[in-house]
Amino acid sequence: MTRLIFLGPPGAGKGTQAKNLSRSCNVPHISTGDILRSAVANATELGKKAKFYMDAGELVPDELILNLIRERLAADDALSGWILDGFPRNVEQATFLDELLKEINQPFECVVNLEVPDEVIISRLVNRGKEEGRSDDTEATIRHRLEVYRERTEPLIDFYRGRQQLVSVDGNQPVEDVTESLVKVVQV
Ligand code: B4P
Repeated sequence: MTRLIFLGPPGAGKGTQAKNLSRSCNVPHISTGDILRSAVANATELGKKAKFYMDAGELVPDELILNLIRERLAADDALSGWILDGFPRNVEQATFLDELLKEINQPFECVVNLEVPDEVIISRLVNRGKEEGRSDDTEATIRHRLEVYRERTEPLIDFYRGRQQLVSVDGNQPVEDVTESLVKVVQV
């Protein structure tokens, strides 16, 4: 049973690695960023509300995210495992997840923290902005996303480390090498 959480700054490669691992472990890759972007593209009520925050590089308010996670983890394909990417993003979301997983009896194995220096992140995301045109991949917004990460998400590293649930992996290597390092530490 694979249940993993990916943590790391924006552009650390959470989505890239979570996708690879989800394929090899045959469990769904649950990315709150992808769910939100699809809601924005389809102009759903959630998408209309989330777009403003995403374009500004802010976290989308918890009340829009928590129900979405509750419903997604209750879906049939998530009962035998999952890889969470981009959630939790703050201590409130992590506490909610603890309570939810207790309620549905789904303990997770570990939290993978991808470490990448800021200058590498900025260059990766500026490139992605040019290639894919993601509206939050402009240099000013990326710098703001990094500030939000330091303030809201980084405290989760100590939160999980204190519970011996954290493993850190050097994300500043070619994609295949990061996957190889990951597979060794999480033993999936
Ligand atoms: P996310 O979609 O989670 O976006 P991310 O942090 O930018 O991406 P990630 O780390 O997954 O990077 P990726 O693999 O794509 O969030 C976007 C927004 O959604 C947030 O700012 C927020 O507004 C909102 N949101 C999402 N979840 C939320 C939540 N729980 N609560 C509130 N708001 C939420 O990689 C980035 C680039 O690097 C790619 O171009 C990739 O090809 C490249 N790359 C990856 N690994 C590489 C490697 N090893 N070497 C070279 N390049 C690499």
